[in-house]
This record gives sequence, C-alpha cells and structure tokens, in this order.
Amino acid sequence: MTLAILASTITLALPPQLADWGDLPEAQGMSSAPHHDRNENGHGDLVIGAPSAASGVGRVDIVDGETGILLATIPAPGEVRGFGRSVASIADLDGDGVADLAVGAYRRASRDVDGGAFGDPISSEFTGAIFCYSGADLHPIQTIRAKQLGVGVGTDVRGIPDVDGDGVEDILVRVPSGVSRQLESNSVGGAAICSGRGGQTQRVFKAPEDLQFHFGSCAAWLGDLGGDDEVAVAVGSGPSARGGGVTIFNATTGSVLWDWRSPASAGGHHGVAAVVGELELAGGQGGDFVVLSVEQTHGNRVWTITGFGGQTRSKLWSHRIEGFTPNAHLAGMHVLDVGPTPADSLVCVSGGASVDVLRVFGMDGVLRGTVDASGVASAGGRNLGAAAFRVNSAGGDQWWIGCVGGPKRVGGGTAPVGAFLDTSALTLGPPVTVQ
Ligand SMILES: [Ca+2]
Ligand SMILES: [Ca+2]
Ligand SMILES: [Ca+2]
Repeated sequence: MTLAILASTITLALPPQLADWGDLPEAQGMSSAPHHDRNENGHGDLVIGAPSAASGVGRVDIVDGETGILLATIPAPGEVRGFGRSVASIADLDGDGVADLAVGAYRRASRDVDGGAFGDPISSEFTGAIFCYSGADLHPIQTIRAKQLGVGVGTDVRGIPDVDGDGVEDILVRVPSGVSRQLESNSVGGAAICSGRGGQTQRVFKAPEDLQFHFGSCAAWLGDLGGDDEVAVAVGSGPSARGGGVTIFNATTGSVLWDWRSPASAGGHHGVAAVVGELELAGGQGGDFVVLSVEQTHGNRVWTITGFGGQTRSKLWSHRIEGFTPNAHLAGMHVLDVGPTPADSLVCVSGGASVDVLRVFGMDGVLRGTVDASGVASAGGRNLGAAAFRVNSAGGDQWWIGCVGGPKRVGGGTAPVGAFLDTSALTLGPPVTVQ
C-alpha cells in the first residue's frame, strides 16, 4: 500500500514538479519560456506562469530577462483555473513576424465547456485547454481543447515543426494519466498534435494495450529519427508496478514505430520520466534521443539516463545517476545546445524539491559536471531545472534555468524564478526575482 501511494505522487494528475512548493502560494515559475525583447533593452525576456495565483485561477507574467521587471501580464480567461500551468514559445501563428506563445490551463471551474463531454462534475473540473496569444500585442489567436485526450489538457505544451504541411508549425499537447482515472477510459493519458492553424486535433497518441496505466508521463518531439523524413513523437509511461517505458509513434500516421520498456525491479515500480529528442549522440543520419527512466523500490528512486541511436533505436550508453536524494522528484531533463554542432550539446537533469544540484551530461553520456543550486534554493526557489532554454540577447545568448518561486507566504518577500547558467563554467548567476 505504501508503495502504491508513493508511486501515485509521481505520476497522478500533477507532474512531479508540482510536488512541493509549500510556502510559495502563486507557484510562480512553475512554467517558463523564452520571449522576444519586449522592452527593447537588448536582453531577451521571459514568460513566467503562476498557475496558483489568484486562489488557483492562475496568471502569466512577462518579465524582462535581465532585471526581472514586470512588463506585461496575461490574465486568465474567465472560465479556467490553473492558467499558466504550462507555457511555451511557439511559431508565428498569425504571420506578423513575431513568435507567439501558448498557455495551458489544466482545469476548468465550470462543467459546461467543451460541449459537456464529461458529465461528471469532477471530471469536467479537470478538463483543461491551451490558449495561444500573439507574441506582439498578446491578443488571443486560438484555443486548443484536444477533447480526444480527455481530462488534463493544459499540463504540457510545446511547439513542433509543421506536421500536416499547411505551412504553419504545429503544437504538441501532453496529458498525464491518472487525472481522474476512475471516471472514464480516456483518462489514461497520452499526447496529441494540434494544428497551429485553428487548433484542431490532428493526431492522437494513445497507450498500447498493456500500458493503459500511467501513460503520458512525458512526451517529446523526436524529429526525423532514421534520416528518411519519417518524423516521430515519443510518449512515456510509468513509473508503475504494471510496467512502464516509452512508445515512439510515427507523427504523421500515428502508428507505433518502437516500444521500449524500462527494466523492471522485483516488487518495485519502473517507467520513464522524461525524453528529449532531436539530438546527435553518435553521428549518422537522423536524430537520436535520450530517455530518463526511474526505478522505485521501497520508496527509493534510482534514475538512469540512456542514449539511443535514432536510426537503429539501439542503446548507445546508459548512465546511472548517483547523488540525487533517493526519494527526489524529477524537476526536468533538458538539452542545452551550447556548441556550434548538435554533438556539442549538453543534457541537463535536475532533481526536484529536496535537491539543490543539477547534473550536466555530454552527448556521450559522460557526466560533465554539476551545478550547485544552493544559492537559489536558499533564496526560496524550488525545483531548479523545471525549465531550461536559451534567451536571445544582444550581448550574447544566455541559458535560463527556471525554478518554482514567486511570492512567499511564510516570512513574506519573494523567491527567485530562476537564474542564468554560465555553460562554460557550469555556475549559476544571481537568482532573478520578478519585480
Ligand atoms: Ca528585455
Ligand atoms: Ca505572431
Ligand atoms: Ca501545420
């Protein structure tokens, strides 16, 4: 029974990075994404989600990347809750030359939206949506409901290339399983590709028959794996006592290309917590990818990062991550494309609330170093590494490492929402707080 409860805390409705923000009532920084230099001071800016603001309604802030000064706020549309649970910089949907942005809200306050597809008021409470805004003047462009995914839409969103060939880049939506799995079969989780032009669902990726439980723990765009223009999406599953792994789908047809299962431990739970694709791990044609799997036995969690060749889908290397607190939640796994070629990129893996160190790996799976996050943690930030992305600036691009921060209930004051990483020295700059 104890094991079942522990597993639930990882993979149920809310992903691990939601596990603990205690005295940070707005959960500001739960999500973050790059934004153009809105105030034209030469420094790229940041979109920061605060999904617990306003008693759970949520809010999105746009802040200057250098100073943290608040530049604009996107209020939650009236009918949602958890607005800002996910944010993403997406393609220029409205064709004005400025990249646009997507904001997820993972549950709704009323039961009558989405056509009443979910009669039970509990399930409709958790039905979410994704709202797309102009990056220039922040006017609404379109709403993505992805009804075929059932509950939990809005948990995770990211922009992907144009899959259907209509000339507008598209959007990958993920829903974790277990949001209300007792209610209906379509709450097992999964992912979908939605049109960048109109928001309609184009393709849904559902669990294989034997992985109906805890499917949708993560999703990633893998791109052209085999060098044959066949593009792929990966969806993770687990951890669960029933098994877990990652399923790779043809993004165009929806057919399953490959199914990998995380090694099981006797009596424990196992599965996949993160996948990153479009990498170059070992040369060759097509992209490669990295899987972060987790084994959990008697409350201890062991993380393993594994690199796969995209063309053959064979394992190139694996690295057991030592040093994370055994019961750590995952904050995130991200790729930092720091060098001139993809092979120079780094993979950054971060433990969650109780951990103050990020681990940075090369494309060969060798640990390059660690980033001491204690300065951010001591200032009140949690889950450093929940996001990692490049911020374009006139003085040279920088890497933003996001965390959960924002206003603090205990002791007053504010906590940082992230810091910039010096990728050459693997050191963090001063914490950035929204002003
Ligand atoms: Ca700026
Ligand atoms: Ca635009
Ligand atoms: Ca398209």
